[in-house]
Amino acid sequence: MYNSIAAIATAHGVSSISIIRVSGDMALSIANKISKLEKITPRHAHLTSLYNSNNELIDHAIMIYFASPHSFTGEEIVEFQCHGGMIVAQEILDTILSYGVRLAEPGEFSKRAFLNGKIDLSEAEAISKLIEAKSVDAAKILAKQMKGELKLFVDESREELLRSLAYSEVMIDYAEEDIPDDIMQSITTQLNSLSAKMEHIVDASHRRRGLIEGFRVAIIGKPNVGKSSLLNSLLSYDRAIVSDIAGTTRDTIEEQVRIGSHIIRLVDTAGIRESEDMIEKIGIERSISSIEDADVVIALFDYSRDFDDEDRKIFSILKSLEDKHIIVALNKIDLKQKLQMPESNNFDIVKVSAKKEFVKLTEKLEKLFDSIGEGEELMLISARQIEAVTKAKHSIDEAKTPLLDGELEFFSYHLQEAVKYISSISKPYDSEEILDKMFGEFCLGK
Ligand SMILES: Nc1nc2c(ncn2[C@@H]2O[C@H](COP(=O)(O)OP(=O)(O)OP(=O)(O)O)[C@@H](O)[C@H]2O)c(=O)[nH]1
Ligand SMILES: [Mg+2]
Repeated sequence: MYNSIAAIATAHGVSSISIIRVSGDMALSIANKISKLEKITPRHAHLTSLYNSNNELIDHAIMIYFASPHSFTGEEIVEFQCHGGMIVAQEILDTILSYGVRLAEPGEFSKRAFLNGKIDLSEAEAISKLIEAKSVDAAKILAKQMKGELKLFVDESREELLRSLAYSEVMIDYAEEDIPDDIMQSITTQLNSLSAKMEHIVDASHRRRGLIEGFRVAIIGKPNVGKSSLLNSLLSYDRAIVSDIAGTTRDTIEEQVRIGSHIIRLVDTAGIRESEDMIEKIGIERSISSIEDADVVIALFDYSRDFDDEDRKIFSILKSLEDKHIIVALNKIDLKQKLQMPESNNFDIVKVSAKKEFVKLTEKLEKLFDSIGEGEELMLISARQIEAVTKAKHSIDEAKTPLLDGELEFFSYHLQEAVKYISSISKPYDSEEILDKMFGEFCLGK
């Protein structure tokens, strides 16, 4: 049995309502003391006065009791929905703490829900990410995962692996005889298909990572093409210094902006060119690493100037990029055209004026993010989940050779490893450390 814990679950600041949560054995007796109600019905919204330990009125508020085990944590829970602002909520919390309850750690309610078997780890992770979701699509994916979609995949994969393991255990007992071809064939087919499925899920999760974390969009180009002007226009305020001196931006600048239903991270970079200046050189190195970190690259070219060697350099960088969405934007179309882009390109090109007219670019971005969000595929939402599936797939692939060579002990060993890795998505094998790290990243009161 754990100590009783409490926390304010809503955000700090002015609001119409704040929620305070208490979980643990003391929850109900504290509800009795604070409300002075003797009979508290589970799952009933009691409208009641709340008092501090000096018997002074704090608020007139809603109080709901969830009896164990039918609560989020599985323990006794009482929630107070009081008037907003921090004073009332803090006074209720202080009163609760004065009765011997401990302040909860971040994520401790979810950790208890996990430890009490109310949710598995993939569901807990989905809750934590949902709170910080950066797009409507992400929220949909996370809601499905909260309802156990990933857990189902883990359970089914484990079942399949255990079935293959069972076959091999039987065959080990009949070691003298050759393994029947049809059984071999069926195990191999099953493992191949599971391995392919896992690979697909990992690839799709990488590709769609930005849905959860916010897509990173880097604006690149040679100096003076209007990168900072574009950043400012997309942000609707003058965040970056703009001037007609080439090399104005020295360091990368990152800001969040909303495009359609997505909150993205927009990065303005130093213009890329050959430079002897120490500081500018470091800035340019940072531009290059921003390209590597980005999901989407917007490459700007100056419509009013000739295509030169510096543009050619940008062009060759673009051609070397794999796995990135590239949008080529020709900027300054309010001026007379001089630019001729090289014939040999099949980039997605859009013409804009960072200063005056860039709607086509935002529409293109919105469409791109929407299209990445589409699809019903299962998605892994954390580095931990991706690592677990990658390792499970690797172990399955490792198991194939010993199976073909009739080395069934090795085959079993690798499959057991695969089972261990895939199961770790729901339940880690080296628990305490992982749990503390994971739930520590949660919001307070969750
Ligand atoms: N006419 C016109 N001028 C523009 C447009 N966009 C930017 N400029 C001008 O181009 C110059 C360079 O703009 P910046 O936004 O500083 O260019 P940058 O690419 O960030 O340059 P560096 O930081 O030096 O790499 C400024 O004088 C801007 O006012 C545009 O759409 N039309
Ligand atoms: Mg700039």
